[in-house]
Amino acid sequence: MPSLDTLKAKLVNADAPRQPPRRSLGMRCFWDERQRAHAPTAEFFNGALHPAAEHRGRVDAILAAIGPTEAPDDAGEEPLLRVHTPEYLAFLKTAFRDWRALGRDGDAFPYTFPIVGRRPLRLGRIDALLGQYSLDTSTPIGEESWTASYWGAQTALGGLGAVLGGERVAFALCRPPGHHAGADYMGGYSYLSNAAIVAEAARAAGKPRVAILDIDYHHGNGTQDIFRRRGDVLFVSIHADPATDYPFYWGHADEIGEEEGEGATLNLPLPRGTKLADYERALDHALERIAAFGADLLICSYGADTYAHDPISYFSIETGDYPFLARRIAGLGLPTLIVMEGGYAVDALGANVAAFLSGF
Ligand code: SP5
Ligand code: ZN
Repeated sequence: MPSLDTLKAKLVNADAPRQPPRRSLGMRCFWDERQRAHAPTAEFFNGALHPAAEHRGRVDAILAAIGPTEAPDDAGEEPLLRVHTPEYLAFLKTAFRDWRALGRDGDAFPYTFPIVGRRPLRLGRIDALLGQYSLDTSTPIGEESWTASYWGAQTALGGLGAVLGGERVAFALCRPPGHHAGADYMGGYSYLSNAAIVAEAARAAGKPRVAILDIDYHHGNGTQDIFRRRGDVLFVSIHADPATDYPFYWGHADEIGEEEGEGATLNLPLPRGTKLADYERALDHALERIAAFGADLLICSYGADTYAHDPISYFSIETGDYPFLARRIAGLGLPTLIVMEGGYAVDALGANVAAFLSGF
């Protein structure tokens, strides 16, 4: 691992910028075209294949609404390896090739999961690996999934570089999303844990206490899992009650962190149908905890799937509510990186993201 200064220099891009930073909606916004290439066709849930909710039309809608973006520099794989295992990254890179080598069509999907235990069998069969490294059947691997995920993580790191360089807030248009991916598994349309990667990079660059506020409709199980034993990274999440909603096995109120990390995880599950007033109460609770933690930096995992008309989610937040929620988060006064997670109502997605960013 390179020294702290090398990493910070890489992220902040100390060399004179090639062009003055572009600002959209008052902040620097990061995106890389290579993220577009990920193109899953289908996902399997409720007993059927459905058209993939996480498709490239989402980013087209967001880009059209926010205006110009900056492409990130390439910080390499090292920041990814601070979070993910080398074996998992190797799997992501080769899975599609191994799948096609067996003559399979379409995207690579798992169908068997090692639920009884994960003893290290060192299996090579692609079907065994897909099950070992997957949480669900909604996260297929296509030809460009690794490349798009890699550049999604670089986009997050580009946004972090802007914040470490003195910006009060920056937006990373990450796609695919990241908050369901763990150290060695994918799931929930997520392959690399963008929020965890930037949290670790921020720690390595000299920000000792990092808070993550996850406000996607779904619980950020991957981010929580990565930091559950850590006391230096606070994870706070407001999400649909996992008793009724994906990812079911994580996000319950009694999950508070473990060992050194006990008390550094806060889960605030809310029922389907939640409207602004109750959401706002949960947000105030979340913000109080973040303020008490004494964070040096805030990473906000933002999902626009809390929107009332999201096709796979069931809260009742309206477009006009987002600036209001964003202003409360900005009120913490912390340097903040916003990382894109979910949001599937494509017709309203651009407006929802722009509304949220405008609140900062
Ligand atoms: C990043 C993110 O938002 N991931 C979400 C993954 C959710 N995948 C599970 C899909 C199950 C949807 N069930 C809703 C039924 C629609 N009628
Ligand atoms: Zn979500």
